[in-house]
Amino acid sequence: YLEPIAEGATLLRGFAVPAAATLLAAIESVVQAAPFRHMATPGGRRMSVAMTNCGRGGWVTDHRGYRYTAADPLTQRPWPALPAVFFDLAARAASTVGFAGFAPDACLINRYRPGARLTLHQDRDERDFKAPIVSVSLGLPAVFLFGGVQRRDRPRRIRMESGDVAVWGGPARLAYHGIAPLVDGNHPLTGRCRINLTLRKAL
Ligand code: MD5
Ligand code: FE
Repeated sequence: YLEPIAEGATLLRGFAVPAAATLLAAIESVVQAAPFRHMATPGGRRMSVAMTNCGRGGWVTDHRGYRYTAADPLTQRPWPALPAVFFDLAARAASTVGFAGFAPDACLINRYRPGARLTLHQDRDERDFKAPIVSVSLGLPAVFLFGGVQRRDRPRRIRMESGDVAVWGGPARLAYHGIAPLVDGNHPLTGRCRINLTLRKAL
């Protein structure tokens, strides 16, 4: 079930299927304390993806830029704790592909409704690029755009389905990537949306 994507990047098809219901219950409790919201880019656009966070740090964007915060700007309370089921799944996925000892301290939760997308970007707001990023797809399928290390590299399209986990490390850690506009549908676990967990060592 291991699909190599690029050097340092591996897709673990279905790795999170057994844990999916438990993950969604934990997401529900995070969202009760820290609701999904559409953040603003530094340029003033509203993101089509709704986001929240858990863990010691949470990724935020506003007119001042991108950064990690200890508190949720909406509630001014600390982000909810990282559920053990998130940490364990990410550590197991990372160690399966050779990143032993991965200890995430931040989890961004992205919710895509039909039409929502993420334009091509790099993840570079974390302190340490040596740690991988683990992403978990739940609910409706999405077309993942995997570009190269240079923005002009033409992206490959990879279908990500519920329960798929990807580990992005090594040279892929700084690759350009995005999500094509979500196609409408209905998924038994999530309804009309896709949820992605992105587990990082950010601090
Ligand atoms: C998503 N989220 O499906 C993706 C999964 C984000 C984001 O991109 O920044 O919230 S994370 C995919 C990822 C992370 C780091 C490197 C690479 C992909 N990569 O090399 O392609 O909502
Ligand atoms: Fe990203």
